[in-house]
Amino acid sequence: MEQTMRWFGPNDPVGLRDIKQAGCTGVVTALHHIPVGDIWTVEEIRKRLEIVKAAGLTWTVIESLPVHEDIKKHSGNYKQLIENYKQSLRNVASCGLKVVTYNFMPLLDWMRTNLSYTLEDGSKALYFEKSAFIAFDLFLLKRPGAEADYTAEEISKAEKRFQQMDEAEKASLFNTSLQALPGSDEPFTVEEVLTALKTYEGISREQLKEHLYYFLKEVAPVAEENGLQLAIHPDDPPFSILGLPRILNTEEDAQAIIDAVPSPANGLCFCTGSFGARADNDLPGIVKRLGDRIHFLHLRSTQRDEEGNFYEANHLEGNANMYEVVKEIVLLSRRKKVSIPMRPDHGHQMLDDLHKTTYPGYSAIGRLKGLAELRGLEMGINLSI
Ligand code: DNO
Repeated sequence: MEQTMRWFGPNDPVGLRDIKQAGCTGVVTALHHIPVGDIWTVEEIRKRLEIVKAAGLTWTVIESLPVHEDIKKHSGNYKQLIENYKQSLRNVASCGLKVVTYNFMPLLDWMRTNLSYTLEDGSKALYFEKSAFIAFDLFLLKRPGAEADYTAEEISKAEKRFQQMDEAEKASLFNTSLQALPGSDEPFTVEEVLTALKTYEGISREQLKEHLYYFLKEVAPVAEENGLQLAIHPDDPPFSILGLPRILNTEEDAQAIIDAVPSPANGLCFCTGSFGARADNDLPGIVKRLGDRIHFLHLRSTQRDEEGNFYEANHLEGNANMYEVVKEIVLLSRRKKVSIPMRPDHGHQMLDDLHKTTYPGYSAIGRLKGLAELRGLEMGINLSI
């Protein structure tokens, strides 16, 4: 695996030197300052490349070249926006970049209810608590019609959970749930979210899938011609939230995306944390079966419980069988004779980082720990099979 870490750009409190010292050869970054839908110009791409190069690193993966909401909804100027996307692809390819990550999650990217859930050892993890999330939806966001999405039992648990919360917890749940997308500091307001949610009314899961396939049929040939690999990130958490359709939750969904557009450029970002939040996803099996289309790896584990809650566990613990996953990746890399880019996804906030402000999930030390463990695991497997 090619070892990388995510870098949010010049404003990221975790610097390129930190990433280099962690043992990475590459970084995963994006031009977060370019508004979604605008073309990434060669000039802007080069500027970023130079900064990365000057630190002795490679810009290995773009995460993300974001897809405009109009492309997901087939609204507004979506055809022009797809043309812009194609032009950005040509531009990044002309600068030598190879892998482009994106997602097709409506409006919201990843979602958690607590960004500093304290674990037994005092470190902090990202947590998704189902009842708290339902309480947010019903009593804080007050999304019209939300009750219809939950069972009576779920609603009553959420009510009880909400009653237990003090004002500080409610405020924190509110802010966390409306966290902006990674790489941005601007949280959404309730009005913005409710208005935006309304724009997805009437778009079914099937329709959203069709919109993704349409997009891929347009952009995958451009990616292929230009030697790029596209890597779609699964939904996190891997189920529908706030009444929005979500279409990449399971292996079956991933297979359908691959089948819909059979270009080798049409691939996956295999995120073990996202897929692994569902017990019915067989992580090593996905590598075995869909490996040819895995262009990028996000490795992390989650600890689920029966209620549907999960927190982000240590990289080698929790429910993901990381040994089996990495073993399959080693076999795949040998078969394909490639080193697939990998980043330790997220990490606990721990040690000195407990006093620092970083992007949630992206403090340095926890990720360094995850990376070091994964690197050792890979080496051990490589030398023993
Ligand atoms: C979360 C990330 C995702 C990912 C996007 C890719 O930490 O894994 O936000 O970057 O979904 O487009």
